[in-house]
Amino acid sequence: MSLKKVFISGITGQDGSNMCDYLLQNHDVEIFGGIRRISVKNYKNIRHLKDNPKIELVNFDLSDPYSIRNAIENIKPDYFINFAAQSFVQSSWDFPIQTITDNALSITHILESIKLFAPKCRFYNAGSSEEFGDVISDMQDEEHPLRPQSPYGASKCAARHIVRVYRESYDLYAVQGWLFNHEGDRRGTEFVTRKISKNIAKFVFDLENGEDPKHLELGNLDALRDWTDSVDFMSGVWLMLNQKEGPKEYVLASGKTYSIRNFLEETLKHAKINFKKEGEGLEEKYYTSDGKLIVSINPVFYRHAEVKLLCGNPKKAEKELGWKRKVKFKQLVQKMFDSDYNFFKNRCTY
Ligand code: NDP
Ligand code: GDR
Repeated sequence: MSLKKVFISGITGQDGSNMCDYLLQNHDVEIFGGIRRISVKNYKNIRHLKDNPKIELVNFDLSDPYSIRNAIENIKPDYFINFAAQSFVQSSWDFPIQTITDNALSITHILESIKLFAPKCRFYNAGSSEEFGDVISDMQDEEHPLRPQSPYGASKCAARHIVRVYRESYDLYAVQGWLFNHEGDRRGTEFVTRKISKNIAKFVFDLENGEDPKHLELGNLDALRDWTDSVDFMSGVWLMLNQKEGPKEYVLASGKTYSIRNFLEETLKHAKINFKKEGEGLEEKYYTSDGKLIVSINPVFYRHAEVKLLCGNPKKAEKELGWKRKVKFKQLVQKMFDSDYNFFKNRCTY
């Protein structure tokens, strides 16, 4: 019997590369990874898969409907997992048209091509807790209204509606999960958790090597986020794609919320830095016990509108899909710091 064909877009990103690893470790499938033309190749997250005969890289750009159509018409995948996106919320105010084009309009192109060329293909689109935006309850579940606060959040809401419309109009297996923030050692360095882990690791490394360490600048430390390890979510996405009944859409989250300040302080503790905090608001600063500046606030990292609180309720996914996360908050912080610290340490030995 021929292997099931899984198309993964965004394979060079955090989730696409983690999904690839998850499938190769747990399921006998053939993977087609969508990659786009960029000036400098960034294959860091998939370098370890370079010679794997079960993976083929395919030209694919969300902003080019022909590349979407060609990929789906030629491959006729059994599953299409769309992790490609303009994924950085902050940039969505600077590139609103690109954000809507890549995150919403492109989903219509994908669904049209699936409808025409591979109607049995099961489609997953990466939805987000940012769709809940200006939240009306302390915990958000599948019934929470969509109240996005950014062009990014609005783009994911538009995609959610078009996925539902195609599912109901054409009887396609098309779902969009609500995934809350997920992180790890493949997270882009512009996102706050990885920005913290990488910069604090470099700070420690420089201190240990007698260098003058550079301090880190952050934005709003009061925002509350629900963080999970990206690796833990991949089985949840695959379960959503393989429901016996349905298809239904689920929230995947840890059910716990922490401030950015909590993440920073947990990282500093794990890095064994004795720190003291001074000032409030824009004047808030972190110092080492001997007075070296570690962190200050720069308003440039504040957003036009902030999602103040995210805390997802994963009960329905746990009960109906049997999904469960493994990694807890402190372990995630440790994993990210250790990975970045080891990077600087090993780089030095070459
Ligand atoms: P990343 O930023 O790590 O990866 C984004 C991927 O999309 C990269 O492979 C990038 O390719 C690709 N991409 C960007 N633009 C295009 C385009 N025009 N055409 C084709 N590919 C493109 O994101 P994550 O892995 O963290 O997130 C995956 C998905 O999940 C995204 O849709 C994101 O919005 C969503 N999401 C993420 C959450 C999180 O906490 N991580 C939470 C909820 C939703 P390249 O390498 O060439 O730039
Ligand atoms: P988010 O992630 O916007 O939640 O989107 P990000 O890590 O960018 O921001 C989280 C929170 O941290 C605050 N913050 C800072 N953020 C960044 N990037 N840089 C800073 O210096 C900084 N200082 C404070 C932000 O204001 C915000 O409150 C992520 C992405 O993966 C989306 O694709 C995904 O849909 C959502 O998570 C769920």
